[in-house]
Amino acid sequence: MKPGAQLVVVANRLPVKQIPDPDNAADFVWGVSPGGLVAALTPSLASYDDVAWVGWTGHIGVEMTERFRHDNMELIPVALTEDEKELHYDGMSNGTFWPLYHDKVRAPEFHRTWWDGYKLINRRFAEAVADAAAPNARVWIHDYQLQLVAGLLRETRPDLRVGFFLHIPFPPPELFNQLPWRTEITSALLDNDVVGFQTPDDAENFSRLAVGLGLASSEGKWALSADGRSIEVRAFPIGIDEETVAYKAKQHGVTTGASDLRAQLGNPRVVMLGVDRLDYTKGIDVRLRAFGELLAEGKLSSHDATMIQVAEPSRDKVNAYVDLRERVERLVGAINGAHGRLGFPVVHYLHQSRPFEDLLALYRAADVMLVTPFRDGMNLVAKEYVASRPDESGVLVLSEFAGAATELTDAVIVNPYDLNGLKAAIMSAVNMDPAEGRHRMRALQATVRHNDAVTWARSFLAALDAT
Ligand code: GDG
Repeated sequence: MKPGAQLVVVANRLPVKQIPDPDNAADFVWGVSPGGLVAALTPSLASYDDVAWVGWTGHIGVEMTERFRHDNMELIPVALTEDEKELHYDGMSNGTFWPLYHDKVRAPEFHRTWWDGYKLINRRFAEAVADAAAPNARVWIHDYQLQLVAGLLRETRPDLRVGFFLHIPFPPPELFNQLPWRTEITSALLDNDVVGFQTPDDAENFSRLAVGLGLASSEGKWALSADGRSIEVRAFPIGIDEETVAYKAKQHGVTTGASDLRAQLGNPRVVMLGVDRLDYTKGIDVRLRAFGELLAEGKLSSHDATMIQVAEPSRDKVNAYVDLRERVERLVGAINGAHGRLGFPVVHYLHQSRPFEDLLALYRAADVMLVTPFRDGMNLVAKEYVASRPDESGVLVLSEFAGAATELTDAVIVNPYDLNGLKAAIMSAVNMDPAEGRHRMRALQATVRHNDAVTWARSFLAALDAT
């Protein structure tokens, strides 16, 4: 038997993905996988030895199946066919769980074929984990694509300590209970030793659900009991690698990048910024509408305000994302058509994935950062913006429905469903007294520094060790 790893991390994606080699179309190179999970988890694992990471390569084509080493970790690819990806990832994960867990901002679809595909792929991941883990190892399962893995591992590898962390919100039982497979999902989550969420509200929603379905009983505020076992259920708010972000944001290339950018924009008085995966949960459309109305009402003018929106391509095979893209691009076109000047569009829209250094230059160039999701597990962009403001300037406008709002209480907090409220919040950010802005930014920076990615990973794994 192979010795196996002491810590096995399992997530839908590996931290790196295959991308076509620009010099040789028949070959591939490794790039960083997109999204917040990889951004937070990769730096937080750097100090652990003997880690294996089980995940999909994110690519169908030049499929990699052999395990390999990367950044001091053993990476174990799980292969998916196109059909399997459609059922498990595009279907059940992003067509059912994603909208259901984000307050049904789009209607979730329930299809038995998707559910069968989901079970099949969760079993495949569980088998890869069982094969990779040393006796009594720790296993850390991530996110909504893999909610059944703990249940499967309890059957085959009862020696393992298993924890699950959900990166997205967990809905109230009143919504979750619509899921035809609610009992299977809840029972499998209860097979973990620790179930972690982004906020205390998410943890309470899960506990209320498990007790309500009669699958567990309460053992105090943050613990449940099921089948004679105790399960810790509580919040572990995720953080960023604050030190690295703050350090990189101060480098010469980033600083000059930011001032060049402002000059290219014609040195407007106010630069506003949004950075998101192009996702209907993120409220990109609502912030564009707010900006457009403020221009139309003359409260902002194209001579002194510019908005930049980076919308990283995401899930472009799913219909709701295709619709959102069209809607956002129509809005951008309408606002530029009405308010832009020759050579000076008022909204700069990039439907592209940019290198992280470019994002840092944008964060440094932006006076106002707009983070307006209708619902978000945490939102790391809000934390990255705060960490990349060495002179303590800049104002963060943050939706009350992002997990980050639980911690970042010194931001300008908004309800993204209230368009007038959002417009007022944008104006208060634009006109904020610099002393108040610095005071708020200092408080935000202290919070982001205090609870960084390493602290998050350590506290989760310490909870797992203590079970
Ligand atoms: C999920 C949850 C939770 C964005 N555009 C580019 C780019 N990004 C990076 C950002 C940031 C990450 O992607 C996005 O993280 P978020 O947290 O904002 O959002 P999700 O991807 O939805 O993440 C979320 C998170 O998991 C962690 O638990 O906070 O609630 O939904 O790091 O910088 N990176 C690069 N180019 C881009 O164009 N390089």
